[in-house]
Amino acid sequence: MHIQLSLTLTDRIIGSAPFLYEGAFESGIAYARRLGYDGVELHASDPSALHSPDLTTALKENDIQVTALGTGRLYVNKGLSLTDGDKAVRSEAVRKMKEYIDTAAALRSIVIIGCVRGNVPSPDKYSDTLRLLGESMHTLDDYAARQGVTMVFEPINRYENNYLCSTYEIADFLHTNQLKNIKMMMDTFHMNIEEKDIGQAVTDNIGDIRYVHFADSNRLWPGKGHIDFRQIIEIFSNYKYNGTISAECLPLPTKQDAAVNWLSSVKELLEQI
Ligand code: LER
Ligand code: MN
Repeated sequence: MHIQLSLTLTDRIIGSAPFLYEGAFESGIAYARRLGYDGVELHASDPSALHSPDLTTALKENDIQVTALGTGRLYVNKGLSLTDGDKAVRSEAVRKMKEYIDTAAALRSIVIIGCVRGNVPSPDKYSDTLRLLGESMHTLDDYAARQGVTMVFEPINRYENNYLCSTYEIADFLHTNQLKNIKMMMDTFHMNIEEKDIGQAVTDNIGDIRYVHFADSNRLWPGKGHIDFRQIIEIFSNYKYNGTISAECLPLPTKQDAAVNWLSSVKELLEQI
């Protein structure tokens, strides 16, 4: 099993976002290397923030991979969603997502689709929302295929997004829409809320999973809550999951404490396999 361990970096933390570094990406890349991470997951307010030559230099000098680009800031900062009832807003969301895909192609990274899916505005709009999401996703799937980029769709718990919250629902959506370049990711914090049995959900969906966020049941680093990470890692090992596990947990008691403890805790779990 070859696993990359990645640190989440953002240019600006908004609210109680689960990121472990805030500031210039170049310094964050050097910081991730100093702590012993293999990669970084970048959450930028705009994809243009990821085009600087300094960023490329920092990645090379520190031998760090960009494992994924987060896109949630499109929704959180700019109110853009792939299912907005207004076609102009939807098209703008798709256009910005294509910019993330272009950037990911240059950086050889994955693109995450999370809360940019938007929400179902009222129960009677559920099937309309799914239809709009399918249309936007087909456009992005074709575009990502042409750019050779993999995208991953994240199941997010019901208190943050009001539809497609579990791994099974995401798998069903991806298969029903026959999306080829859009796979699934898992986030253990969300799974602890949405899945009946986390281990079974990992086993049942492992064929679609291409990216992973690890945080414990209370969204602190693994070991601080009650999720059985050893069981999850055993499943990864049995199915030879060769991908990234990313440190997306609350920056508590400090960002640095969480980043250091997340890494030592996950390395210890991996060494036991
Ligand atoms: C949202 O809760 C989440 O898990 C993310 O990956 C957001 O960036
Ligand atoms: Mn996540």
